[in-house]
Amino acid sequence: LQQKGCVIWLTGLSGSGKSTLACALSRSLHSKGKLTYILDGDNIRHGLNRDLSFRAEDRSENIRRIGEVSKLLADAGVICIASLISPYRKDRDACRALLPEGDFIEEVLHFHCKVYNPLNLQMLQVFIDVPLDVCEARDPKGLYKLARAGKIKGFTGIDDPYEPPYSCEIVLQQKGSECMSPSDTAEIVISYLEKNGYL
Ligand code: GGZ
Repeated sequence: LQQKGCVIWLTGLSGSGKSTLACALSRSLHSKGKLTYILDGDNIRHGLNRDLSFRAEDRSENIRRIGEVSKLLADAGVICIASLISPYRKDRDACRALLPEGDFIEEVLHFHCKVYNPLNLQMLQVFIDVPLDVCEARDPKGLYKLARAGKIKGFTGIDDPYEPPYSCEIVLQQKGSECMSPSDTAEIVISYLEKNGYL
């Protein structure tokens, strides 16, 4: 097997576009003959992680398990796209520490690309920073509305925190109402992967 496995970790608020970007990335990688697998928090909570709630300890456990599965997939040569809110910095850092340096890629959701001067060129973090009010206006599943009405407790961004990463290589940042297409956003990530020897 020639393909080198890695993990692309998408983190961001509910409604920020993680799942859409994960699909676009996966499609683009498939078209290049790459084997990928998407681990989506929302889906995995119906199976492997169905015993977990949204309390802080359970979110940590959700992220830990998905981190461990990502590692197994990456070891098997798969490009694993993990897409989950993963709101707490310490949990994302713990996942990062599971993987050999240079194999972990973190995405945080924003629009418009800003490339940071990477401290470690082998590691990619993409920050897709969609402001809460934009996510809330999208509200694809009506969950923000329920959270505002007090019908969902501990909703990320409303009454539970989202801690953005302190450092990342790429920021995809929303500017006003402009918004990049998922395939354009995916291409930014793919070109970084190509430039840094992941593909
Ligand atoms: C945040 C919640 C909550 C609470 C249900 N807080 O946008 P979605 O709907 O489809 O995806 C969200 C999903 C979050 O699961 P994760 O496994 O990604 O979360 S974490 O990383 O924090 O463990 C959202 C829905 O579940 N959802 N209740 N209270 N999101």
